[in-house]
Amino acid sequence: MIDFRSDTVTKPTPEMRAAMAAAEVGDDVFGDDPTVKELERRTAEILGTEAAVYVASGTMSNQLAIRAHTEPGDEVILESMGHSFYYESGGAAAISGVTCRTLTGERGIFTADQVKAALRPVNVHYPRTRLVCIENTSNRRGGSIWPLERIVEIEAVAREAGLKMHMDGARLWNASVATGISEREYAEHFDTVSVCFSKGLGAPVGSALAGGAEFIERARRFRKMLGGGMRQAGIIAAGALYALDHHRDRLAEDHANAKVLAEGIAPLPGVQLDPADVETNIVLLGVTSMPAKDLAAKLAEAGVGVLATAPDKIRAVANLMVSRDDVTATIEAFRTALTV
Ligand code: TLP
Repeated sequence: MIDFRSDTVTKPTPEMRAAMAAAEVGDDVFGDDPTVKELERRTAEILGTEAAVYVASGTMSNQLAIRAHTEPGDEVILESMGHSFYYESGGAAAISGVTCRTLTGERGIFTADQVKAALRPVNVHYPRTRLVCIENTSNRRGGSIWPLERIVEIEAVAREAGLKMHMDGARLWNASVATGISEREYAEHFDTVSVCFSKGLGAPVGSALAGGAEFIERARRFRKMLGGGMRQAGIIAAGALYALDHHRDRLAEDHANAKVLAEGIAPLPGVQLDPADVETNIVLLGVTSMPAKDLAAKLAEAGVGVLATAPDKIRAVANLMVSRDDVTATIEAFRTALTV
């Protein structure tokens, strides 16, 4: 199958597997795993933070951030399609006991005025607004990149109101490669940043939560509480370290493939898509001529995997496992599915 369902489907390359096989390991709960420690050090260095903690998944990373930034009864401001609100199994409510105040932004990017309007006055009736979460790039909004100026404007409102800032940077690597703005330049406007190694970077497992040293120690405690102390995790951390060194720059290939795919399918009948909206590796298209799940099923029969993410929407994510030839074949599969 040509697998565009997600960039999470990537499998470790032979070189990555070799690095994993050779990894030095120890018991990470005792702080003894040198490979995990090195991954945490490198991640903090890239993001310009004091510390980072390696965790099982992007979901765990975001949920630890929310848990460690808030108290039960607090309120978190998020985008209405943001992963931590939309796709994390209600974790914010279940694990942290917080309410979510959602804002709807243009392609996932809300404004400082929207944040200002959502702030709760200090009054016993209201939850305490505590945290703003920004997802860069925005997954369900089609891989859109947050402009740095917008982040700065929101930071100003948040600081004035005493709020914390968290970035779900599962695909921050993609934003940085696409814009030339370093991960660190984005990260400096946030208290915490979550990054994933198991998406575009192609490592098999894991994410990291980065931030101040004291905060990360607090998050480590919640990680343990949730069963996320992983012992000889150096085996998987080695895959993530390999990915940091070898797979960041190549994300530009995924972005180019996504663009070519979008340009190929945008003119087809029943497709709503402006290729200019494709800024990174995600192609999100509207489907008007049949239910999206039927189109996904037809494509699956032709050996192409995509996801129907709404009744009228298809998502295709360029990734390490798909080549330019696969993109060409996929455009043909779309043409056949939509016209024959
Ligand atoms: N996204 C997955 C699915 O959960 C939808 C995907 O296929 O794109 N933040 C963002 C922005 C994400 O897109 C994801 C995963 C996560 C966090 C969670 O990461 P994991 O899957 O490691 O828990």
